[in-house]
Amino acid sequence: MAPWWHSAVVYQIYPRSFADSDGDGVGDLPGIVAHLDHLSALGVDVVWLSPAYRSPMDDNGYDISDYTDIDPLFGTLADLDALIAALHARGMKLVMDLVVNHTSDEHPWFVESRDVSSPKRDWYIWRPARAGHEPGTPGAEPTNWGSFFSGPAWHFDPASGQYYLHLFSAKQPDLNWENPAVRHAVHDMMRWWVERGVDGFRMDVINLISKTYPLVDGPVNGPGGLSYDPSLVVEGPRLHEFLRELNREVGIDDRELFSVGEMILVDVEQARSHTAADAHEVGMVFTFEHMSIDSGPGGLKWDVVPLHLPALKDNLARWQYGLAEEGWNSLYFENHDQPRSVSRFGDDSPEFRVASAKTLATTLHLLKGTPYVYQGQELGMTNAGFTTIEQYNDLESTRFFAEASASGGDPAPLLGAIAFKSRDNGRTPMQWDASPNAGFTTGKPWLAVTPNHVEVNAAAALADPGSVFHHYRALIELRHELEVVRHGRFELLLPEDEHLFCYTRTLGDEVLLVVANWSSAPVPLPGSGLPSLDGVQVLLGTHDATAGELAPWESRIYRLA
Ligand code: TEU
Repeated sequence: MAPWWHSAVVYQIYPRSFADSDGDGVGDLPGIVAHLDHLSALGVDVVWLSPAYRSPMDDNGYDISDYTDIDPLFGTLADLDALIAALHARGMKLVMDLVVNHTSDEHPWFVESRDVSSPKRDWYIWRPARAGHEPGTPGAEPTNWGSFFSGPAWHFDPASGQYYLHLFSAKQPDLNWENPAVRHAVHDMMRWWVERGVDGFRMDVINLISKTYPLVDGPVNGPGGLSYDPSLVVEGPRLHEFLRELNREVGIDDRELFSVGEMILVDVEQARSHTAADAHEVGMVFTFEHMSIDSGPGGLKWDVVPLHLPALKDNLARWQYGLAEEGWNSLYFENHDQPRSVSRFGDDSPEFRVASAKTLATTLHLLKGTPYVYQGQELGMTNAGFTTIEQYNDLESTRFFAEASASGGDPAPLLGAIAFKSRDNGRTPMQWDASPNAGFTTGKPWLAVTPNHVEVNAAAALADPGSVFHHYRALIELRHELEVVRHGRFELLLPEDEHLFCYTRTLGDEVLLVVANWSSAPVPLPGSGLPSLDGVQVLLGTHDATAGELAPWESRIYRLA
């Protein structure tokens, strides 16, 4: 029997930006509870809640100072219990974000760990200065690693004269997973949440937890003589062991809990090794490969290059084929770390926003795997359109800008890259209606509401049968109804075509054909390379189909047999 989550569609909520119930300008848990009709109407099965735990909010909650409490900004534990109950009453499940590669530097474990004589010292990764260097001086860091958020990955602690490792911000010290006490504390905490009723976990950067010892310098390839070489830190030698242990101790498989591991740089073979049924590790992983398709040769996100559709198709197809027999795919174009897909891969002009948002959805939701809808994606929400650095909140964007402009970068292209790729594009408030703050808050929103909320909003979308929302609803329904959508074999057609994304899904004698025009011009359906369309039925389309040609951003799902 296939696991239940092979039939599920997940909806991701970034609580800060979803709905504010108390007018402080920040979304909260009661705000989510008040909007569950929206999720029921969409038909999703699972909610993944980005971190709502106690946090100093250096990285908006991905820096946790108490794993078993809710931050007052978002509400209380009672509010979380109410959310679980309300979701369960509607037949939906709740997946919590699990951020255990690192804690906040304000977590009591780290506060204790700062004391060299504390038993918690070894819960984090402390190292002396590089031999022959004065501790605390530039270049004295134990290794030359750069952090994912710019600057060195080591922070000097004058009190003990040593450095601690932080692969993300200095307020996110990495836990030492070699220490069994750390692992047990994580398992305990996870069991505590399961007892409370949560149905699974989305595991933040989980392929960073096993470090490769000894920690050594990497090749210098970043500003300030730093090494940005994630291959030094991902997929360490004990990763499989740690994931298996966690699965067993928490009962991920035994209790049929949902689990998805976010894995930086993971390739399809590694993904298979983590998600095959007999691995007993995680249900699926988030790959980053297709999110780097529009990055320059070094894979650096800010080095933006235009999307080349054959490259994206090749990548998605490789994952479809690679996990066809063993393992399972997650399917996503958006999350809280990514810009809006309609602005990135589609065409967010008033003329084509709706059609392109729908066609991106068709393309993604007919693949094999578990689809994720990120809040607002179902409305075709667009990038933020910020033009000055002051409009941004995200530390990744602001630090990149500060570092790149300090080393002589011209601000205009830097701001252009940030406007296209910044994580804040996905974090502007959810657009509920046409009122001044989009119905998100009665106060001052923590991040600016996108001006197009007067047209692009949930109230308008629900009322319009031709909206992006209703297309998502229909796609989700198809997955629930048709076994071929869930488990059919995938085959990519016309791999070299620069405008069309076409594939089939086959199960027994049932065949679906997806044809999608990923361009803002009409494209004739080619005479060869596609199955015959004589007398076949369109199951779901974005336009009124006119046989031989696809309108700009038109997509169709045909039932061939
Ligand atoms: O993301 C991991 C991660 O790789 C991102 O930081 C990524 O580098 C960047 O966003 C893409 O440019 C996870 C969380 O999803 C993210 O929000 C956190 O900031 C990060 O881990 C640290 O916990």
